[in-house]
Amino acid sequence: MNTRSLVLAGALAALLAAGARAADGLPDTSKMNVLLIDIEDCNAGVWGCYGNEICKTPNLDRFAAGAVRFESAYCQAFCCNPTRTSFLTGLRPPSTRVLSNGDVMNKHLPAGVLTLPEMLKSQGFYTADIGKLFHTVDYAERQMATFDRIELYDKPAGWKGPGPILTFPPVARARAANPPPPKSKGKEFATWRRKQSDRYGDSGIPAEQDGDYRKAQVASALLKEFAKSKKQFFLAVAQSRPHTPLIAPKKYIEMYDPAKIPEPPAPLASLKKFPYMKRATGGNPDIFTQQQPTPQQVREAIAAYYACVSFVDDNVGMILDTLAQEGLDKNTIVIFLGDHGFHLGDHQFWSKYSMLEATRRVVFIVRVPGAPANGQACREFVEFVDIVPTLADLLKFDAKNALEGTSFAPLLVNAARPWKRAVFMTDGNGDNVVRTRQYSYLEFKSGKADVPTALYDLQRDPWETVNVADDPAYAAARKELAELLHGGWKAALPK
Ligand SMILES: [Ca+2]
Repeated sequence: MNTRSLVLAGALAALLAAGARAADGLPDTSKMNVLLIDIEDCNAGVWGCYGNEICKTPNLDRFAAGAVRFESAYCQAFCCNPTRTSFLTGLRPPSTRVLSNGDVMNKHLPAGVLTLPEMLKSQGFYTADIGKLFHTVDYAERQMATFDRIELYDKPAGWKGPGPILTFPPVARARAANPPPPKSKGKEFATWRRKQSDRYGDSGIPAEQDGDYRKAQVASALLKEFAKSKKQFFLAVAQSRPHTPLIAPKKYIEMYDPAKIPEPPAPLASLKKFPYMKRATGGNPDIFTQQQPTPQQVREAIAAYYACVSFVDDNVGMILDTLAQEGLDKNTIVIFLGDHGFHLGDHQFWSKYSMLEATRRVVFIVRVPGAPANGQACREFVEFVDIVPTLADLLKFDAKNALEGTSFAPLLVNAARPWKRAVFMTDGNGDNVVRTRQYSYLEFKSGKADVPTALYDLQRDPWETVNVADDPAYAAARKELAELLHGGWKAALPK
């Protein structure tokens, strides 16, 4: 083929590709950048744009107004490492074999499985990470080594990237409330860690000295650099909040009056044949680790959680403002997500690690420049395992992994289009849940639950308090849901 033929063939291919995209209703997204903002342990219901009337989140609300806000988005696992590994590979936890926070990713992932930054790096993207993306560096050394730039996070062994784009003076610890860790790693360390996790309220340091604020500052600096270099980039930026300890700069704590915080729903007395009764009545792994809180502590902790969320909201606002100021918002896909949910005292839980709605439902907002559905709330089911297939679809790359999710690009064109019938989550030890519009159905095989099966009628009982699994009136529903659960995710795909 001569040069002219090559050019013609290229032009024809480009026309065909453009035609395919035009038919899909999306502009050509194949050359866009990706900004992934990932936050920790976030109850989806705390954002203004998700209906919370107390917590102030103007920046994310504004972003959501020009993006697709997924109202029914679900994660595939209930804690950091398995959910992150799942959404970074496009595989479900039984396939990643990363089932708990202790499973070392590099040892568990089947041979040949790539993570999102590795996939994008092989496509020529400039890859950068600020703060946590993989659960820890140790768990994902190979995956971390693919970054061109790592900021405010431990580097993997042998990583030879550039030094920090910004340098910060050291932060003075507010010593009385925040003692340094003991040198020994034994019981003393465990006690220190528990006390750290139990803290809530004023962090004792101003926003400017806080790690989450600094991550946003570094993101802004990198975005300015990307605007000049014009390289196609993938940038992941983390916020450690609202993970415990629920501490925030004083000005955010002062935004909320604990006296005005309503009591959490699903009190203990309302629970019938509940699978997690022991967990509800005992301590929690994340906060109130030693005993259940008093009613006053409940209100104070929720107020502190809101303060953390408002702090995150301001930091995210800083990043999104820089993106717009640099003109990068026109060609950057922005994904905002919380890695899994969190119970704020409902069911007397103060943690993740359940398969209930507060843990499995996640905040998830996606802005693809030019997408017709921007500005809409999508009520159709999407799963985090869909993120990699969607990006592969939008950016036109072969993810190579045998993906176990589905591109939701059609929902970015028409958010009301009928989509998945159900969503799935697993703890990987044989405990599974399927959620449909009307029901959630949970099966426990690991022996951690007080009752092995639970069925909730979400239309009558949205907070999952009354287990109707053994109610004869629900026998047909139970059979149908069990079949759906055992049939697996492929049985629930859009038609
Ligand atoms: Ca987390």
